Amino acid sequence: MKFFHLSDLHIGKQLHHYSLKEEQEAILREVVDYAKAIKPDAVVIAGDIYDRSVPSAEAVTVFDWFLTQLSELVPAIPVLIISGNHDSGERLMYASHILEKHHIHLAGNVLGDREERLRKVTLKDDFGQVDFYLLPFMKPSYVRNVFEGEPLKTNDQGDALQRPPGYTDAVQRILEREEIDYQNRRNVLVSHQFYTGNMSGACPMTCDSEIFCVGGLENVDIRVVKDFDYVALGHLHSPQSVGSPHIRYCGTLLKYSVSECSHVKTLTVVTLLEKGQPPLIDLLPLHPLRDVKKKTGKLEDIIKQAEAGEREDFISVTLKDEIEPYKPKEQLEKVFDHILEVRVDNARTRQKLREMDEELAMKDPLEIFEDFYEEIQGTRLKDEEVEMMRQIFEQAKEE
Ligand SMILES: [Mn+2]
Repeated sequence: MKFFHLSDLHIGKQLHHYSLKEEQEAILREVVDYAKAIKPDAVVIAGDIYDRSVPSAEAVTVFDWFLTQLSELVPAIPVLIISGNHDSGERLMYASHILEKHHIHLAGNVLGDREERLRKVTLKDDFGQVDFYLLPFMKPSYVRNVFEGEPLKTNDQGDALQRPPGYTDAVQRILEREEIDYQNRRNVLVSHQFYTGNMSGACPMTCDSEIFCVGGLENVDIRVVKDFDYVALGHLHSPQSVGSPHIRYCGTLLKYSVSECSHVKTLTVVTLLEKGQPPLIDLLPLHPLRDVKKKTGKLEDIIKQAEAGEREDFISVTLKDEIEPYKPKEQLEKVFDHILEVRVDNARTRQKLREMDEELAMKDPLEIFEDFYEEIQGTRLKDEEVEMMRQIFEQAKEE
């Protein structure tokens, strides 16, 4: 059983106001070409199909084209899709019953009631059957109704864990209801969550194009999924396995932020052998239209060293000139067509950053929280909320 593991297509995404339509079409065309050549048994897309929950008409057209291309391949290749945190599960489910007839299996929404189970797709190869469990992106609050009335779980000390259940607890409960035969059958989980390892320090690498909840408590412990033969993950944009080679983020097909400039983006191809054998993971090279690059140095040097082949690339520039040049962007535009940003890093800007830090250090925690709240919510705290926070901070100080 050989399948492509994709995730985080983020169709419709822009990079610093540049549309990535051409890049996305080209890279999806490369995936289709690989599918024609390799003839995988399935294509798995582990969430974040679109960049927004209400994708643009243009974005929908691109994904439509991709699915059509895949569905025209002979023999038919099943496509297994879950929603990610960027997608609207409901919208993604549009025409899902019709698409099902064309081997396109969609799981947009997590369990609506106690009876519902995960979408399961069973495929077959020479070694027998493989069950793919499609777990769309979920927050514990989405599945609260499913577990209503179930006894509270307790931790190691015997204390009842808080309601609503945390992310790990929610994933564990969802999977426990599936009655998965881990002993005899080959099982693949497709999931879009932030998985982390236990104490051994398997802390995944994150980058700037991912969006997390404030507070960062949404992680799911990999222990609840370790018995699957392969876990096809989406959410993190840098390719990596978490704790074990068979629990894996494939990463994005394209670089979606400057912080990813040194990433090597690949197409992940997973081969499942017979039960008990570790899966084989191949990373196939991809050829994006434009690279994302970071240039640091003096303006004069950056311009002088620019290569002809870089003209089309997406370039982030950090100028080190102590005497700031006049209209640097206009000069850079003579050698680069797609400049993402021009930053200045010299004694003056570093001094300014220090002053901002000091200003922050001088504020009291309540003021900082008020600013933070306004930044996130777009409105100031109400008087009674300020009072509530004041009491909380005082309590914390006493403790
Ligand atoms: Mn994503």
